[in-house]
Amino acid sequence: MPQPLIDRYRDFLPVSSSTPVVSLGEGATPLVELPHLSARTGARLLAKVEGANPTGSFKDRGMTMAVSKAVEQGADAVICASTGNTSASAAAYAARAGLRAVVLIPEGKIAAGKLAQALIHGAQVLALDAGFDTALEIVRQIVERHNVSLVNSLNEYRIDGQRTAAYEICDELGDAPDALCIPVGNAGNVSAYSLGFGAYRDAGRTRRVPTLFGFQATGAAPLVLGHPVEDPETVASAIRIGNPARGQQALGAMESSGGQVEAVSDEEILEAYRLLARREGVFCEPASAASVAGALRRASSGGLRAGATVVCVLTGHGLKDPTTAIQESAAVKALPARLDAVEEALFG
Ligand code: AN7
Repeated sequence: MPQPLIDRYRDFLPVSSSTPVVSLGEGATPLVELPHLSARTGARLLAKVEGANPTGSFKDRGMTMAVSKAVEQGADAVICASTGNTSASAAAYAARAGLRAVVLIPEGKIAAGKLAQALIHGAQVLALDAGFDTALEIVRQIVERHNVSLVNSLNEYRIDGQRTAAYEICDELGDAPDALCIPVGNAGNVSAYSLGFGAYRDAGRTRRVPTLFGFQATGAAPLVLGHPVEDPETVASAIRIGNPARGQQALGAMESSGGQVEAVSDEEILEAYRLLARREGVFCEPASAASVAGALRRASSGGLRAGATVVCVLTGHGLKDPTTAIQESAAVKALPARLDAVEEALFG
């Protein structure tokens, strides 16, 4: 197993020798060059492939911390509201730790792979007739009344763990990139990157911090609109969030870096999703492709300097959402099992 994230970045994490490390070998994800998209944009585009984490998303970086601390503090159980990936990660790390896990999801609105993960790891899955925002509100009330540890990104340990992605990017590039493009849902991850880049610079590991560009889906863009969205809707189900818990913090972080938050349409998201898969060989889930959709949009409007090093965070694996992948692809051709039929299909 790779060294636990907590051990690799122990100097930057609030753990002690008595913290029980609950790890599945998270982090150390690949930073992959995107030659096709680099040629298209004139910038040097790289993808931080967070789908390579144990449960297939960046949430594992935060969850190894949150669950380790929950065990250290003697919690009976962990709980989260989730658009899918947090529930999958919480379920896996709780299983590893022998803790009970409870997850509240918006009924019918999380991708099939994520639901499968939460269920197979033995979490108690409660599907609410509501969106993520209402589910999170209920979770906040539960943890005030019971000895259950909240593992949404409101939990500071989640943010501490997720900062490590910024450390890894800087370690690999030898300095911070010029810019970071990242999808924004509840706004925990962009906040974590901002804190991570800042901490690394303050520790003298890098000279500078990158400009942060966050991207929401047009139908779920409360930070762009400046007010909560009652019924958010987007193909990128992971970021179908109308009232981000860390919205103000994230806006401040993006603005002080010289960047901003922008909206990308579902069409732009799906175009980037297909391009990544077909031209770069990188399969991410739709929400993750919002980062690349954003980079492409900025490039086409002159918003990315030629030659700049731009890291796009691909937050979750494409296999999380097989339904969208199949929908966005050509139909499978069914044939009789005969040589002539196959030759006809291949060579006309
Ligand atoms: C693939 O799982 O909120 O801005 O409940 O799964 O830190 O919320 C997921 C969020 C981006 C947005 N990409 O990150 C959840 C959840 C993927 C995600 C985000 C999510 P934040």
